[in-house]
Formats: sequence, structure tokens, C-alpha cells
Amino acid sequence: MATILDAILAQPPHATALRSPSGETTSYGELAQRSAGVATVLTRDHGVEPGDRVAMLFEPGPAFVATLLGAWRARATVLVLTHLHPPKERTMLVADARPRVIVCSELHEAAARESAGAVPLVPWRTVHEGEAAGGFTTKAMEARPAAHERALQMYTSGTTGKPKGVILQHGQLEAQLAALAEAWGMSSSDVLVHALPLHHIHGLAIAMLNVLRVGGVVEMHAAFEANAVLQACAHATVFMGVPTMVARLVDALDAMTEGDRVAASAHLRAMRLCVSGSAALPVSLGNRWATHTGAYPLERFGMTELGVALTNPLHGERVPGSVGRPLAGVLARVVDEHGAAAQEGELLIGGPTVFEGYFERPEANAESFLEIGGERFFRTGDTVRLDDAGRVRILGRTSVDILKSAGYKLSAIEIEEALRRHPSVRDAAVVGLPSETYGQIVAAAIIGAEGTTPTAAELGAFLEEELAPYKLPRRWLFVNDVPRNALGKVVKPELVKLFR
Ligand code: MLC
Ligand code: AMP
Repeated sequence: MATILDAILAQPPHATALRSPSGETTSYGELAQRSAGVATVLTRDHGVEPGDRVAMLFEPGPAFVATLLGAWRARATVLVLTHLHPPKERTMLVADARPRVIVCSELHEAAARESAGAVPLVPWRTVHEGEAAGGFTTKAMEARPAAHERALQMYTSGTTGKPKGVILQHGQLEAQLAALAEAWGMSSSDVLVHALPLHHIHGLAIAMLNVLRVGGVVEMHAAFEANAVLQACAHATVFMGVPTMVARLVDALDAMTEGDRVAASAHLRAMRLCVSGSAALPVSLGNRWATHTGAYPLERFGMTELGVALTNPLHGERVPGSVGRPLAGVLARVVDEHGAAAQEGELLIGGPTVFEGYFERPEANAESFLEIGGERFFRTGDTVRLDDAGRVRILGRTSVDILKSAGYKLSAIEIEEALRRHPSVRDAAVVGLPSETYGQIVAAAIIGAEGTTPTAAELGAFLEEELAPYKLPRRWLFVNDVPRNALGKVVKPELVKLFR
């Protein structure tokens, strides 16, 4: 089986792979050349062996992609770090993954150094110097990972305080992207406007690698900015985003002058595909988008552990509020609490797109998989309803401790544990409040330690050092106690009501 790396290296060398918003381009040939340099430096100068993990910290752009491909040419597993994390969070991921090296851009060298501990740093400029020094080794030019080798280790929040490393093998990634390419008609004529973060599967694989795999062009934005994205849509065929981005784009369209709006709408109508995923798309928002663009967004369901599993059709009826049907090769089952087939219950996914397992988490792995009819199924933790036509509607999560805010999956437990580390906090309970724009907004109820009067500003400033900005509570409540059941466990649905 060919891998995503084989597919990208097989593209015509002169074809454009990447474009910046200001129009600088990088060809597939340049990516091939640069990635061979990265592989040479990693294997020859830093002793990277097949199966090692390689971490990377870059801004979006050609060096990011060349490093990813170069690490794969060295047959390493890639862990993408982000500047959005505070040093503590990055350090925790590095400690968990124990990479052989961290490759970093000049911009993020100081941040990478701060999180590296004893792990050697490979600054991007030394990759240039190393390339120039010795030329490419045959090993770096010719080595290719096999389907069963590990491609990515991506971190996702769970129902424990610590994020888990999701291991995706090359074959699993290829199965995900091949099924997507077929369902969404991806081709080398596609030009993607890309403004998603790259440390999650949506931005990294579902959007960027999906287009590079078929030889299309990815226009990489450093961050999401609604007007810049709308402008870029004038010369693109595809946009993929989370519902919060769809909301920001629609707000920006509404705020335009009539003339600008007519022009922007015309560009959006000319695009062949706009995808919304990572969280539920409110139907009212999908309809606002359709009014401006002439088409309801194509909504699909995915997970770090699976890539995209279910999708509405490219052509044919897109049912608002539904995430559609399984992609080709994806096995979907719905089971009740006893594991029996049901119309409503937990969604299970099996087949070749399902990840290998969580990195060094035997307990989580034992709990997460079920065997049905000799097939391995992953328990998604999503409660769904199946309609008579085989379409799936997502009803919510099986655990109240998993939140989705702006498309990011968050663990209430992780945020509570961080809050409890503050000396003025005796206890904390975190819930998600419903929001049209963000899906859920993080809210924290705080029980202060004896003799203290913690404030939102003080706790917010403390948490900024502990957690990524998108995990920080936006609403606070200072209370003597929170609703609890007879066993003393917090009753979170009751707590949500206190924030109204
Ligand atoms: C931002 N704001 C929020 C918020 N995020 N308010 C409440 N809740 C949140 N989560 C507010 C800020 O307080 C600020 O308000 C304003 O929005 C701008 O803040 P920002 O920090 O500049 O936000 P921005 O960078 O614009 O972030 C929004 C975003 C970002 C949508 C671009 O959240 C994002 O990139 N999300 C994508 C996450 C993602 O890729 N998930 C995929 C996971 S994989 P004020 O008042 O100060 O202006 C997965 C699998 C699958 O799920 O299926 O795809
Ligand atoms: P993550 O762990 O960040 O990959 O998030 C995966 C989770 O995002 C899924 O388990 C769902 O809860 C949620 N999700 C993804 N796409 C959708 C969607 N279209 N509708 C509702 N929830 C979604």
C-alpha cells in the first residue's frame, strides 16, 4: 500500500504545493528536496532511527511541511507541538512522548528550548547547514515507511486529567485520506484555503494532507482571520473549518457593505466545497451560510482517533443536523448500554481507518475497544441516533466531562485539576455552557480555600501559565458548594443551571 508520503513525493515536481496569502509558492519538487535534507540531517547527524518519535514546533508554511515529510522519510513518528500551548503544557507532552529530537523554526526556537528538557533541539537553520555540509544520504532519499509503521502521535483530551497520545499508522492515515478523496472528489485542481491549527487532525490531515495527497494547492494562513479567509476564497475551490469559523465568516459577510458582500458571495458560490466539522454545526448557522453562498455546508463527523468517519454527500441531499453516513470502508455500529444493537446509543467505529491505540495507556486501550463479530471497534463516546435511511445524528457525549469549544476537545477534569493547583482554590467544577458560536463555553465554579477570596482575574492569569488559551474558563462562579449527589459527586447538569 502506498502511503501519504509516497503520494506527495510522486506529484509533478513543478506543480505548486503551497502558497502563502501574499502569493509566494513552494513546489512539490522543493518539498521533496527539502524533506530529503531534513531526513539526512535527522538520521546522519542526530541518530534518528525508524520508530523514533520526532517532535516539531513551527509556524504554518513550507518548513512545517518539509519537516513533517522529512521525519517520515526518516521513518519516525511525528508529534506536532504548538506555540498556542504555554511552556508547561508543551513540556508535559514532550515528557509523555519522549521524542528523539525537537525540530523547530527560528521563530519558535526559544519556546522549543523551554519545553525540551534533555531532548536535543534541531533548529531549522542547522538543517540548511547540514544539508549543505554533506549532500543527501541514499538512506534519506530512498527510505519509505511501510503501512504498519507509525506516522503520527497526536494528543487528545480524555476523561482523565492528562491528554493521551493517539497513534496513527501510515496505513490508517492512507485509508482515511483515500476514503475522503473519493467521497469529496478531491483532485489536483483543488486549491484549499487553510486557516486551521496544525496540531490537530482536522488542520493537519483532513484539510492539509488530504489536498497534498492528490497534488492540489494549499494556501496556508498563519491564523484564522475572517476577512483574509474570505479574500482568499476568491481564488480557491475548497474551504474547511470548524463551526466557530463558519460563524465568524457569516458575521463578516453580514458586516460588509452591500457591494463587497455581493462580490464575496459570488466567490463563495463559485467554490466547489465548504466543509464544517469537529463540532456540531447549528442548523441556523448552516442556513445563514447557505443564504450567502447558495449551499448548505457539507457537515461531517470525525475524531483524532479515526479521521473523518461519517459525511454528508458531496452531491445529493445534505440533511441539516445530520452528519451523514459512513465513508467507504468505515464500519459503524450503534449500541445501547448493554452492547446490543440500537437505533440510539453509543457510536462504534471499525475498519482500516481506526487508530492503533493510545501511547502507553493499556487501561485506556482496554476500555476503548470492543470486539464484535471478530472486528475491532472503537468506542467514540458520542451518543447518536440512526435514522431509517442510515444517517447519523450526533446527540452529545456520553461523558459530561468532555467539552467541545470552538472545535477543540477539552477535558473538564484537566481544567479542574489545574485550578486546584492554585492555593486559593479548595475545589473547582468545570462545565460547558451552550453557545451558538463556540458550541460550548468553558465555565468554572470555584470553592475558595478557607480565608481566601480568589478572583476571576487572578485565577485566569494563573491558568494562562498552565493551559492553552482555548481551555480557559470564560465564565466564573464563586460558591460555597456545588450541587452534589448522595455520594458527594458533582451533578454537572444542575451546575450548568446555576450559570444561567
Ligand atoms: C475565542 N474566544 C472564545 C473562544 N475562543 N470565547 C469563548 N470560547 C472560546 N473557545 C473569544 C476570545 O475570548 C476573544 O474575545 C475572541 O474570541 C477572539 O479570540 P482569539 O483567541 O483570537 O480566537 P481565535 O484565534 O479567533 O480562535 C477561534 C478559532 C480557534 C475558531 C479560530 O478556536 C480555532 O482555530 N479552532 C479550531 C480548533 C480545531 O482545529 N479543532 C479540530 C480538532 S480535531 P474578545 O471578546 O476578546 O474579542 C477534531 C476531529 C474532527 O475535532 O472531526 O475534525
Ligand atoms: P477530537 O478528539 O478533537 O478529534 O474530537 C472528536 C469529537 O468531535 C467527536 O468525538 C465528536 O464529539 C466531535 N465532532 C466532530 N465532528 C462533529 C460533528 N460534525 N458534529 C458533532 N460533533 C462532532
